[in-house]
Amino acid sequence: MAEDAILGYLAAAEEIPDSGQFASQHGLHHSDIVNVIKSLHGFRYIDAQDIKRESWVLTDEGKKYAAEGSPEVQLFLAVPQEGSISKDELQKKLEPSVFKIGCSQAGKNKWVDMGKQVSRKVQHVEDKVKDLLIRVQNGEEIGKDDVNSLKARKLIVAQTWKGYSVRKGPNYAPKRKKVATDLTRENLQRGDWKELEFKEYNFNAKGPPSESGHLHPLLKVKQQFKNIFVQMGFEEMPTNNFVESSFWNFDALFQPQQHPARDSHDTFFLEAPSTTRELPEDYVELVKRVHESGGYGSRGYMYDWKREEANKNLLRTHTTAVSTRMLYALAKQPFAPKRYFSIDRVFRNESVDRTHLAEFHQIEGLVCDRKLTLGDLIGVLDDFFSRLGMSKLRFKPAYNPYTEPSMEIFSYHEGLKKWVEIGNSGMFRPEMLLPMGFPEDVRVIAWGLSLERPTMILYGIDNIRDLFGHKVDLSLIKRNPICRLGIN
Ligand code: FB9
Repeated sequence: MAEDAILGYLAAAEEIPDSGQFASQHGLHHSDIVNVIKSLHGFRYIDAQDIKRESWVLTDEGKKYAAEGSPEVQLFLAVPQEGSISKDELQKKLEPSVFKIGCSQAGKNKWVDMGKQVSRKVQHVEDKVKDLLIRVQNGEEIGKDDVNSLKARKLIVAQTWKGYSVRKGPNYAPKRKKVATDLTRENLQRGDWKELEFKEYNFNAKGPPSESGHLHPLLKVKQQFKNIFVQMGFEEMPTNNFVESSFWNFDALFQPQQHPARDSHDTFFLEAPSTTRELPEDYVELVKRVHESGGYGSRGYMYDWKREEANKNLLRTHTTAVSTRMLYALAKQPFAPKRYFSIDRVFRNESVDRTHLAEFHQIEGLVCDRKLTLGDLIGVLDDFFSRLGMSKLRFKPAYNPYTEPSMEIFSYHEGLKKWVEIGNSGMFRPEMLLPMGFPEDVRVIAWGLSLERPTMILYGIDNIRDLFGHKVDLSLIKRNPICRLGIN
């Protein structure tokens, strides 16, 4: 239809100067013409040039006055030819907006005398505004000043009309030749491949988006942390057990049984299996003793340590429970320095808020060697966090049941323009290490942080539910860039 009209018209004519006029002359919708022009231009049947035309169209108010007359004329006609009418009377006869604008315009045109009583000052008026609006509606030109006054009264607005001028293209033909997009067996058998015109290959065409799996942002950041640990000579600890016994999660860490973190307000205890099956009895005895009466220079906590408390199964509250198991295993061997790290889920029965869920991923690093000092801890923290782009660190004394001294770690975050708490650290207590069997001079320095906090900051996510859990919008997973740690 539109295609034949255009190709047919160009058979005789040099060009179609204006697709808009062409459409109305052929009783076609300009939008159909435009679609065909774009397609024919694509196949170079024609050569189309953009043409723009500024035109004026009536606003809804403009259309109203073009139909019902301008407010000032409506007001004038509502005033009796002779005598006067009270303003209130007049107001009742007209719509509020018509009365308001009518008063100011008729007043300005000195058509009426606006007092308590309103009377005509002239016999007859022309509705120039209405005439002008109708002419604009019919696409006729009107004078600049008239345009400005109608524009000022928001009765007309500018509209850009976009069309095309069209000429024959290099592949012009009065009828579009069916281009083959594929060479088929039939073409070969029929031999009509000789006549057929084949569509150009568009080597820039993008293939269908390949649907593939996408790594969750947390796993991308986790991998970056793992790379840093391995580069620093750390070995990953096996964290594939969310369920842990209170013994390894708390007691072996010299955390007393009445410590608040050990009650169900903070910790998820298991109903079934509620208790652990086996613990290394001789070591348990040593842990019991150090809790009850100390030793190794410590006076212990001097309370009755209960085996059944240590037997309780729970969801681990920190991956430090894994460090405890690994250090106990390490102490069984002839001593050799070791660097260990873990990154995995931990569970805390805490009140849930914007940055806290009942589970998060803890990142932990530890260095076990002889005569390590707090300086060594600060040194390894400097090294570790500088690789994350966090160079300016500050340390604040803190308390953990299993480390003494302990320090909270802070870094100045250029992007957030503030000091951010980026983790916790400390030197494991001798009451933890010596019952394991480590030599006197062996020290273990360790630190921990979360995976969620750096990931939220890197990806600019302020609510943890948008990052983790059933509310995560999968497209975030699909289209999230790789955010390089350490690159602001
Ligand atoms: O991750 C934390 N903050 C953080 C870390 C990195 C980061 O990077 C940004 C790109 C720049 C930003 C922020 N924190 C630890 C600090 C706070 O968020 C804190 O409010 C919340 N903490 C969690 C525990 O919440 C109850 C983060 C989590 C945490 C805290 C302590 C440890 C582990 C995780 C630990 C430990 C430890 C100590 C001594 C020995 C062994 C382990």
